[in-house]
Amino acid sequence: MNKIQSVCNICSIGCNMDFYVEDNKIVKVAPTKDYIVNHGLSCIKGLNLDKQQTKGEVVKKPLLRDENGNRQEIEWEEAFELFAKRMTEIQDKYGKESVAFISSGQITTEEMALLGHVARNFMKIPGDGNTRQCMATSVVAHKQSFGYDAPPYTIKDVELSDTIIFIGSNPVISHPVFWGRVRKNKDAKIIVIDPRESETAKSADEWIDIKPKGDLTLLYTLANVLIENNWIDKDYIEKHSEGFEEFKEHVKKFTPENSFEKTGISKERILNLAKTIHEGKRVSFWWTMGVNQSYEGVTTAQAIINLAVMTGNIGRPGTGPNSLTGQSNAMGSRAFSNTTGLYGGGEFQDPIRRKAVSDALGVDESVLATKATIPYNVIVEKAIAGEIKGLWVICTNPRHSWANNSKFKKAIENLDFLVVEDLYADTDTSQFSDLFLPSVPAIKKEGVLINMERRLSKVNPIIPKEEGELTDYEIIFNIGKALGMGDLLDNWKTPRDAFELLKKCSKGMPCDITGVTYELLENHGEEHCIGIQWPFRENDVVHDNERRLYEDGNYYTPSKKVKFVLRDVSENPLATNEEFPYILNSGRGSIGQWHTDIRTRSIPDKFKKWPKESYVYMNPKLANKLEINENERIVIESINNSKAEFNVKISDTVKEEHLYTPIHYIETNSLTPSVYDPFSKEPSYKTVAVKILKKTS
Ligand SMILES: Nc1nc2c(c(=O)[nH]1)N[C@H]1C(S)=C(S)[C@@H](COP(=O)(O)OP(=O)(O)OC[C@H]3O[C@@H](n4cnc5c(=O)[nH]c(N)nc54)[C@H](O)[C@@H]3O)O[C@H]1N2
Ligand SMILES: Nc1nc2c(c(=O)[nH]1)N[C@H]1C(S)=C(S)[C@@H](COP(=O)(O)OP(=O)(O)OC[C@H]3O[C@@H](n4cnc5c(=O)[nH]c(N)nc54)[C@H](O)[C@@H]3O)O[C@H]1N2
Ligand code: SF4
Ligand SMILES: [Mo]
Repeated sequence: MNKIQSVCNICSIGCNMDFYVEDNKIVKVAPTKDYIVNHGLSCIKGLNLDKQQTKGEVVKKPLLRDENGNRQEIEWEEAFELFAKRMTEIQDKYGKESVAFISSGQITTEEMALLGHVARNFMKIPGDGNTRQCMATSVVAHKQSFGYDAPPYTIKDVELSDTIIFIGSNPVISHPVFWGRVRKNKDAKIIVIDPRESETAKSADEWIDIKPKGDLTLLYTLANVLIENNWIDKDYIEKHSEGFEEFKEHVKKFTPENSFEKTGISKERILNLAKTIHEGKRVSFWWTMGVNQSYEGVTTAQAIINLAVMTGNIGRPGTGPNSLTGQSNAMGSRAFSNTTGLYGGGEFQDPIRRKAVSDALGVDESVLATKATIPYNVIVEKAIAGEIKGLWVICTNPRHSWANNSKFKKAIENLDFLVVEDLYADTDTSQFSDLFLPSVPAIKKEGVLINMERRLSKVNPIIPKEEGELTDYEIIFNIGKALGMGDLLDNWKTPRDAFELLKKCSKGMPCDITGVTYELLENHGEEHCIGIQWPFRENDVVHDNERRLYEDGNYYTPSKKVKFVLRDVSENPLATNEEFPYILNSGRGSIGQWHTDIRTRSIPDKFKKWPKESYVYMNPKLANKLEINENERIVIESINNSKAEFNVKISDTVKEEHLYTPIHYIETNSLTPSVYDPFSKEPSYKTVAVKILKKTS
């Protein structure tokens, strides 16, 4: 029996798993014992990685829709030619930007980079990823505050903190192995800020039951209290930050007395929380989607950064304003997808970076894309308006996951040509494709993923592909060939080639990976088998492999100082009103369910303890008032003018005027409106004004 170590390509923790293989079949999957991230632990999703493609429509050959609307198998060569012909025809007729792509944080870095080369550099089309639904807010916050999208922490920090504060984050469900690391820290005080008593709030020392989107007011009030009491690190502020005086003035108006209306948190509790932060020697703040998915997400994330900086809780063990990522390769997509910035970072217009990147790729500067992509929401709007006619969707299921998802359906119905590249032909999105391109799961491919703490780890092929099967890398490469890229693909023949190019692009950037090699990431059982965090420059050696950034107090801004960014508190553009009096919140439902449940439907039924149908949590008082019983199917209508049905689960984890629904059912996003953060364009998924209707039939 052969044992092969590989990284789990589902969530952003990046656990390593040992796959035991006999006669080209996986006989056992077990978490790697000595891997630095998971130390022999994993969750049910990782343990079932071998089951992918055991449920759902799996095809070996591309499917093309004929005039009668039926999908027929075609040969790969025909599919590549057809892709090139149809997309080029559309571009010739309606302009270059009448075609777009939407991709993912769940393919390898090399695949993303190649896609960026084919689509952004050669086709000159806009293209965005599902990271817009997820991490865009953190990206913008980091860039504005730190000068680069560089999260400061290493996961070990959570073991070293004495005070751990989760804001809009539910790691018990969303990051179970990370939560295991939290639990290793027996001494820390754990505080959870969340409008509902999440699984993490239940396990914490204190649950701050904030009103939805009261976070910015709470954070500004805490800052004011800390400043007024002189509980701040003046020396750090002076040496390493800019904009503090303006920030100090700005937060003066946020007092514990007047913030109650917006936060629902009493004066005493706010003062106590400020005192806890002050008394902590190593305070870490961890935020996730309860912050990012908001009409004021960027500003809220920056208010967290400000709080950490002003109390000196950054760049030291056990501290940090730390954004937890979600998908296995969100960090790869942020630095290397060629969508919102050049490979390795930097604006598309920056002449110095253009030269460095074109030299690294061995191409003329004119080959590089000239501007950042239009964001996801604009791609969807342009498709609805008929300006985008061709769309290539890769490794994401937006008909289910995009905000206001019936609008996405409208967008794809309006297209001339929809191509979907996925493991399954029957996802909510694939089923609408004119051309479906089947790719193989990660157990049959190779490449690098970058986890939440900037750690590169390698996906290794566990079993061989069957005849006729292709990886995403090969599919994208062949599309490039069919489009006529010719020698522009010479340096991109294999994932390893792509990785070497990206290394060169990263040289001298904060995410410098010039010292990383496939061999270092593969050398299992040896010194370097533990993944490598960026930056890792040529000739760097791994001495401490749990590294944080900003230990020297230098940031990536021109002044090398971290910026206090501040803005006014804003109102939800679609707030509750008399007609839509309740707030519908949404997020993860269970450890075993992943997003649109396509990847997790193949988990064996005996482990599936979660409901099959869409459901909402409703407070017993509200259920009583509306005379609704447990398991009754109700209709929820949103301010977005759409309705969907849910089973009711009565639970006092939600407040009387709130509801909570998991995202793993397509009904949820039929209710979410097209409201975005103004800076990151991330959908404000979490606070939807709704009304409740009894089902009449
Ligand atoms: N099992 C499982 N794990 C996953 C995923 C999955 O689908 N399934 N998805 C992965 C991905 S891509 C991501 S991005 C992460 C997401 O990880 P998390 O962000 O932890 O997950 P969510 O459940 O979306 O949201 C977290 C919490 O935000 C709270 N919240 C809502 N509104 C507010 C608010 O206004 N203020 C505050 N403070 N909190 C609020 C919600 O009540 C919820 O408990 O999970 C990753 N892990
Ligand atoms: N209301 C609400 N909506 C949300 C959220 C929320 O909190 N509330 N969270 C948002 C967040 S944070 C995220 S990240 C998104 C996620 O939303 P999606 O990205 O749409 O969800 P997934 O189910 O992960 O879709 C991944 C798809 O990729 C396919 N796939 C898996 N592996 C491969 C591969 O190797 N190659 C290819 N080509 N395909 C593959 C799977 O079969 C699946 O169809 O949802 C967002 N939607
Ligand atoms: S916690 Fe995340 S990385 Fe680890 S096994 Fe589960 S899904 Fe995979
Ligand atoms: Mo996400």
